[in-house]
Amino acid sequence: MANNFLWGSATAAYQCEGAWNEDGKGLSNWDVFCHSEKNNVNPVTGDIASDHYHRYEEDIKMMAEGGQNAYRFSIAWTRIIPNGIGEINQKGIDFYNRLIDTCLKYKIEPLVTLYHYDLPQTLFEKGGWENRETTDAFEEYAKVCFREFGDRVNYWMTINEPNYDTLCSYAIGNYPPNVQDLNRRWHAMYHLMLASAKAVNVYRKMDFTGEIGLVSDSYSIEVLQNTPEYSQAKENADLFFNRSVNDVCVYGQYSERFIQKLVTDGMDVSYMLEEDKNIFQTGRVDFLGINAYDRILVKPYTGGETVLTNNNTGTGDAPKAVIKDWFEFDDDPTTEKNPWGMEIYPKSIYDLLLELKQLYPDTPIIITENGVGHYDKLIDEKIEDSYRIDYLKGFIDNLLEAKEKGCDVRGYLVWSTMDLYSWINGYEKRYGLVYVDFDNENQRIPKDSYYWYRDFIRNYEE
Ligand code: BGP
Repeated sequence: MANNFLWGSATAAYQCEGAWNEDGKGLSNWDVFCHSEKNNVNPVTGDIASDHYHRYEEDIKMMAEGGQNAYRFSIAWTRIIPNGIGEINQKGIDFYNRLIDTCLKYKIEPLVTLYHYDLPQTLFEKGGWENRETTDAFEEYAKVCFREFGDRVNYWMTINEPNYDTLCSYAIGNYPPNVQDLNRRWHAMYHLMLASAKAVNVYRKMDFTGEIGLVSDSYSIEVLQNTPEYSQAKENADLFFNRSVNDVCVYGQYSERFIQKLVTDGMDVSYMLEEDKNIFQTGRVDFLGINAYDRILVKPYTGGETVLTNNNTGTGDAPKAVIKDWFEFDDDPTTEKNPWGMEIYPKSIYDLLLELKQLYPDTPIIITENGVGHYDKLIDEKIEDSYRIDYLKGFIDNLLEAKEKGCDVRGYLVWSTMDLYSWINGYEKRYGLVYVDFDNENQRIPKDSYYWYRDFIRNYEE
């Protein structure tokens, strides 16, 4: 990896590109879901989103002017292979060539995610990630991307957030296919991990000099009481959220403890095949991308069935989780939260990085997302988002402290480059360094946080 620290920001295809049916793009599960009646919490779509498909040059130029040297974006599988498998769409390839070349023109390092939640609808209809064949389709798709873009992309990420994606899709049930069944959840998640390992193996065979990793939403898991029961809940939550992903892609295997826990729960694990062990072993990552937003506070499980809820409206309660025989979410009423119930707790990134260093000392980390959603207000052509500056500053300070303590962190990317579609939450939950005036031709207006980040990067010395 290069020595220069990566300071930049991140987006994902469905959330910002728009152009949902342009230039031969196929339908993804999110296109179909957002157009369906199931999309009833904030019934908006990503049809236009931030119109990044047409305005990418303006966005990348603003990043460069904002001192950023890295841009993480994802490729829409359906632009490259509209039906998931088979025919390749040259216009899709042309778009990502333009995007990558524009990054290079502005001296921005492209970090490319292959899969960020949007699955070709054709594969979704055949069982999506519960169907093992999807892992083979992903491998083929990855191969096309490596072949077409691998000469210019030094950082690849296979899958975004196997944990959070499947938690929402198969446990909370707010993302398509809107299921609430942990057994199906673990099944789909296993295939995401397998798909990732297959792509890593393909990449290595193709002999590129770049690095390949996976993006894991990881958390500092904490408890408010010091008892054996609380410690057990903490260990369970760590297995559930973090180690179910990170052990697999860093050590190249599932921990016995984790598999044992699934078996004790009566989960069917017959899809874990003997022949996969080698794929996981040789498919270990070069680096771990970490999406770090908050900590998770847990307490011992007391009773009842598994229930998970999320706050997608910005008006209701904080997210809740009771995972039968594992743990329950706890709450610290003294900490600040954003309107969607996310705790503002910057030290969590310090604690997390130290934990990761201890578990995976040889694996470099890139913080692939960190940021905060708010109802930003455009007043006199300005957005005074001091709350976002405070949040980012808090996390960056803690990150740098962890780096001082020897954590091998190579980069930090703000979520998000500009305002974009927030899954189920719609467009009013804004994360961008740049405001997008969705009601006024998607005009771009840098927020105060954009200028703060620019000045911070300017003054940073490694
Ligand atoms: C991460 C996702 C991003 C982004 C972010 C903010 O989990 O990788 O795609 O959306 O979270 O979350 P949300 O939009 O749900 O507030």
